[in-house]
Amino acid sequence: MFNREMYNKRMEWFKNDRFGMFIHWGLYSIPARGEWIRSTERMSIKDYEQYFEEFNPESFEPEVWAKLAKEAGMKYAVLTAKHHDGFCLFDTKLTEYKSTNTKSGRDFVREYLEAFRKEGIKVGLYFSLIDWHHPDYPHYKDMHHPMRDNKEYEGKVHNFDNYLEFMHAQVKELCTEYGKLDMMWFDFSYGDMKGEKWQADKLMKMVRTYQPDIIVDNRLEVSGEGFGSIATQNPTSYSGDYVSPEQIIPPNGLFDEEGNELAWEACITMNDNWGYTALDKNFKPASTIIKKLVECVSKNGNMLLNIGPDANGRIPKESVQILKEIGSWMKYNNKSIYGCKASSIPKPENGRITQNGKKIYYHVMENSIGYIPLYGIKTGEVEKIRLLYDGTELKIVNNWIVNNYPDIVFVNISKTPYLPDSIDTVVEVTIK
Ligand code: JFZ
Repeated sequence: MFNREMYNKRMEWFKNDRFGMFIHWGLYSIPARGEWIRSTERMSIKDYEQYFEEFNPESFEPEVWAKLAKEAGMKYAVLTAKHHDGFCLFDTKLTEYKSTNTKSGRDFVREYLEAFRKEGIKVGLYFSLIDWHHPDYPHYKDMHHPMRDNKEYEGKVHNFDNYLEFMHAQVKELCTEYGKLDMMWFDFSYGDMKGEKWQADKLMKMVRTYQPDIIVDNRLEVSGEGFGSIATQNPTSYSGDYVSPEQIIPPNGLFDEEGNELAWEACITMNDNWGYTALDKNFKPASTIIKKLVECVSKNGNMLLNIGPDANGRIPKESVQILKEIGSWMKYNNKSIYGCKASSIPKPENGRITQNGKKIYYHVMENSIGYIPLYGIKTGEVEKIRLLYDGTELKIVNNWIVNNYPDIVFVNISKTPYLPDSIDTVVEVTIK
């Protein structure tokens, strides 16, 4: 049964931390055409085998990843322990298809967990419910399987119970042999492959037995599409804890059936792919990502921003640059992100608003002619106003220029036509 009290308790850090790092990394990082390569190119296990033989990421230094995540202001991370291709980055006893059997011989999940925990970053694992390597996972006519239209597999019988036993046992390994996990990111349900088809009730009971505080996404029921029963008044035992919109920020935030706030996390790529894709240079500017992170928080959501390290274990240089730029904004402005949520004041036309109790953060993204209007507050409510990045005191402007607009608080943050921070200058208003 769903326990609202325990739910609220375990969700505290998630609603506070707001910003995480998604890491897609595996054998598919070698061909570098995305993590769906086996499916999109109808590649057999045999054709894919060369990457297993080759995999030897000598530059894998999770400490470097963790330091970068921390520098960017990210508070939690999620690594693909296993993606749809079925290759495991951990030393599972249930298949030979694992990193410890490659040339590298390493348990990357264990090393990742250690490195990120050491930096004080909460740790999560992505685990694919779909497995294109297991013989008992449906092949022919499945919606996504690489062999879905290969006649050789027509009529083949797959013992799905056998698959479920395997899959549950792998999740158990992760939940029992790797210490405390803060998050499990199951991915994903489709067609009739959802909910009890995964024996999700049993799976979640097991997960919560070993990891009572773990936060789980909603994809035992849905994919990026659909909200699942977490958006209803009667969530199932496997509803998961939050909605996982993919490559989109919900335009109006998300609410459950009764209009209560719903926890969500938008997972977003920096370019157009999750797994390392050599030719994809369509990286979003850091300024865009900063503004979109603010948008998430202003709508009660989190952002899980992806990196796709190359097969050697290196983060693409474009991503490193973006993370550093985000970090230099976060370093001065993170109080307007962590612990913040939507404000009851509607989005102003010059930016967005986040709020943490009596602190209202005005994210000014578009300059004014002259003074900056801080919409939605009255002069009498204001205790103090500061520029967030350096604490500069801002006085409420009171002169003939603004006097026609007595319902709006104005401040002066620049004597030039430019904002002090051209991406997002944050004004912190403390109300009484
Ligand atoms: C899933 C994965 O398939 C993808 O590789 C990546 O890990 C992302 C974060 O999650 O993305 C989806 C989910 C659902 C669909 C397609 C991609 N879908 O419903 O077709």
